[in-house]
Amino acid sequence: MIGVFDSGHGGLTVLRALVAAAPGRPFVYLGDHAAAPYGPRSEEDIYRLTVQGVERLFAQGCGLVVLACNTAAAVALRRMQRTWLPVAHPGRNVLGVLVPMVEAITRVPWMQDGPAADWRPEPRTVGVFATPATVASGSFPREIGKRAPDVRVVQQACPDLVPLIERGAGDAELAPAVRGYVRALLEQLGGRPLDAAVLGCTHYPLVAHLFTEALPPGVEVLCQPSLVARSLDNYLERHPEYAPAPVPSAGEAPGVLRFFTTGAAEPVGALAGRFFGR
Ligand code: DGN
Repeated sequence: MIGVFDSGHGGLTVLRALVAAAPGRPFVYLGDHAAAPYGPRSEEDIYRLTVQGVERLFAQGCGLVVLACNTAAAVALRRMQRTWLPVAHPGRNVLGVLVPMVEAITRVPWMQDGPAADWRPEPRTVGVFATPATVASGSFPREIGKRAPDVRVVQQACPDLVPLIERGAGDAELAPAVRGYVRALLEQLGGRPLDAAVLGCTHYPLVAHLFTEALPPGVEVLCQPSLVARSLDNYLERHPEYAPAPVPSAGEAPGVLRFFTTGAAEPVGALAGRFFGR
């Protein structure tokens, strides 16, 4: 089984893409609703809560956990991989959602469709849109800088975007508010032209079309879920020891997908469908 961890239900956008890419692969999802949102929390808090969540998924039998939450991955992943995992759980691993984004920006082959001649060139300037904690961690510029030092990264914290999306309004109400908010964010970036926009938060794929509308034509909008799915496939090819045996007859088989929350199951269940798509 592969674990997927998030501060709440946002990570279901990522799980949805993982399931679509490999329908028979068993996953366990844990949303830490009791402690959500992570965005405004301190680094120490986010680290402690993320370790606790991953421990729970390991206890469920997962050998590999994906941190679907950008805030958790940006703040806690490197520290966990360096200091905690090798001591507490040698032989298990935790992956995040930032590296797949870097792989997409640097145009690694497994992120591409079609012949190499048709691949888009590497972006020169990338705008990262994320929660205040993710932006403050500096993890996106750091991770992008490691593999693509020539790419210029500008960051924009979007403190109101998760609450706007969570309000659960229909598109008719949500669209003008989000469009206006995204335009205001772009103005804060000082009109600097972007080649690509990184949507660095689990919730933003739900409004990716509004980013596309608000951005000048030709700006590539990079959404994590499908990129994480491709990156995970590539990782499992190189590390088959973490690949769980697929369960035949896909999503209908009991136990293939299991969902846990540290919060109250019923209200979470009602909201979760919007993020998981069913
Ligand atoms: N899941 C968080 C993220 O991707 O950054 C968003 C929700 C939150 O904790 N603020």
